[in-house]
Amino acid sequence: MTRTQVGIVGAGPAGLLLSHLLHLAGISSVVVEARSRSYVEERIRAGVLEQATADLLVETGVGERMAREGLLHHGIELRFAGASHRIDLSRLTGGQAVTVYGQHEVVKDLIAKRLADGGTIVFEAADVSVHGIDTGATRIRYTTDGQAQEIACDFLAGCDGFHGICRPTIPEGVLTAYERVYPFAWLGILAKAPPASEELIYAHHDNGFALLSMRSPDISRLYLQCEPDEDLKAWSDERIWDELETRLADRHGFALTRGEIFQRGVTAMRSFVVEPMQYGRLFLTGDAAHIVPPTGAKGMNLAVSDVRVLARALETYYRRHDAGGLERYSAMCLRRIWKVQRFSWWMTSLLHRFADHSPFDVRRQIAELDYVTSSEAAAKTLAENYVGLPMEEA
Ligand code: RFL
Ligand code: PHB
Repeated sequence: MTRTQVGIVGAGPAGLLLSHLLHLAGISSVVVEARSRSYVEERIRAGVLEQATADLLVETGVGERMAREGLLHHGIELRFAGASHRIDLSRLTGGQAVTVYGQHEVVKDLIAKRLADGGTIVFEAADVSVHGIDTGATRIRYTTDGQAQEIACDFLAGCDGFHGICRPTIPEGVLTAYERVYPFAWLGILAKAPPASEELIYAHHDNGFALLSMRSPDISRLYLQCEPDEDLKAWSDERIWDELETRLADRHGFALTRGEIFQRGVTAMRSFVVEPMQYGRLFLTGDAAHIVPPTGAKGMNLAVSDVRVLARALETYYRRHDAGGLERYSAMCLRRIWKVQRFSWWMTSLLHRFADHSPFDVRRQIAELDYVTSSEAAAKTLAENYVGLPMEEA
């Protein structure tokens, strides 16, 4: 049996960053991950880092490659009714910006740093389970190569995503779940093609939402609103490009740069929160506790802000034997989470086509987009949420 102070389930951005921040505070941890290292390092997901997320990575010594390879964005475009409107994020937020840098790159940087600092990450752990969350004999059990393993710890961090095992371990009746499932999804692609715009374009179109994003000066990341059960086989490369071009068109003949599509997938859209985010010695973070639809680019950023609060609370506990921060963890995180839920829901509602929308609803959406892009106050509201609301301070 191994002993550590904090047992962490899941090596996504939440679990890895928590382990890193705890290490900097002199607190030991072990990360137990179901998948292989290459799987988590190649899993394509989010790509936009809020100002405070990027700052935290730099301040804690894992932001060097991001600072070099990430793309700093000072604005985004909203495109509707055939015209483009820029939201000047930096001017509206006193100089803040977002960084476009793939989540899997953040994961690679964190894994490299943990291993260089002598950290333990167990990959390909099977049959992971957590025990003793309300008794004090807190354990993670799993098997590797058919051998049973056990880690004893003071606290457990459930950083194992929406489909993980930690949340279901909490006894029935403790958690309340709040959920909204959207009747559409996103078909996302990565293509070897220089992005046709320097800034992200969020497009409202009669055929549905489209988003132009990027990963580098040579790689485009694009999304199309589609059905939740969309059959990818029905989408040839040409059909995907044609549809993206239709939805992203403007009056000035905007054209996409086409290229080889080397990755594609369908992402479901859901809003989900459980309250509280803690039971006994188990603390839930990131997607294990909440999901946002990706329209606001918030999922990974929210995981980072949870972990920051939890790392500080654990540090206070070990330094000063003060459990106050741990007791406040859930309430502190939830205040920010609900504001981010609201923003993600609002961006989603503003930009997507809903099957039950009447022509009235579509005109209302266009009027709101017009308002957001012509009123300084409304643009500022969008901008301050997009670059990221302040992190909660303990
Ligand atoms: P993660 O990244 O899901 O990491 C959880 C980790 O736990 C592991 N795991 C287990 N390990 C041990 N035992 C078990 N029983 C385990 N069960 C699971 C998993 O293998 C994984 O390594 O959660 P975390 O760290 O909270 O990070 C959250 C972010 O990943 C997430 O919020 C965003 O990526 C959301 N998201 C997107 N957000 C955006 O802003 N833009 C996007 O384009 C975008 N695309 C996405 C996404 C989420 C997706 N998921 C979860 C379905 C695309 C997808 C497919
Ligand atoms: C991405 O680049 O993957 C991305 C960007 C903005 C979003 C969602 C995803 O709102």
